[in-house]
Amino acid sequence: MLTLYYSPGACSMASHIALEEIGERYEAKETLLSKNAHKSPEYLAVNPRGKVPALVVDGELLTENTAILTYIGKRYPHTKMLPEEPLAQAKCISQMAWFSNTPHISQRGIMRPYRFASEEGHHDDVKATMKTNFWHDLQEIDALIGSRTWVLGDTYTMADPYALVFYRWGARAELPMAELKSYTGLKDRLLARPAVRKVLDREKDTFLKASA
Ligand SMILES: N[C@@H](CCC(=O)N[C@@H](CS)C(=O)NCC(=O)O)C(=O)O
Repeated sequence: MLTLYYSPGACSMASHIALEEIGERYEAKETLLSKNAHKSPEYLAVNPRGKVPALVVDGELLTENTAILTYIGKRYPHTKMLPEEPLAQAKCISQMAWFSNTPHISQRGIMRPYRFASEEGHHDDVKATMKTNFWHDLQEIDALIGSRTWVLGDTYTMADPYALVFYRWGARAELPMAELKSYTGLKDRLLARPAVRKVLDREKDTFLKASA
């Protein structure tokens, strides 16, 4: 049994879409960050780190999008969302690791500046700096996509739904996402996928639908 704990619009959207793509049964449990549900004793008993996503596989906890997406890809190879050839697979994991350790961290500084500077007087500076960094990260993703259909080339991989998370966050941060033509094209191709649309409906997304 697979159970995903997610919060609408959070980075857990990547794992949520991947689970929907494989077409197997899973349970999606909403854990609202906005209501601090991720800090509740019930959720901390599931994931002591108090973050989403968390995937529980037959009672065992798996955290980190990069690991969850790799696991889903390996367990359900029919989707071909994780390349099998070793170097191509490592490149996919490398891309996901970069998503997790670079644009995600820039965005964390915009949303949670207090995690980077304890003095409140410094928070606006952290937010502005991280917003600039985030924009550079998004431009890097746009350049990487270039004329490709998907993030890594002609094949839809686990890196694609993950990339959608940052497009959405860019729109939410009121960054000029339409200027990023390749990334916007990727976003449109993702929004055309039934699995993506289903997850956006379940997560009651407004930012991506508004930009469609
Ligand atoms: N490196 C983790 C990051 C997980 C993470 O920070 N998730 C955010 C939502 S996007 C969260 O749960 N934040 C709550 C908090 O930090 O208190 C991953 O990629 O899965």
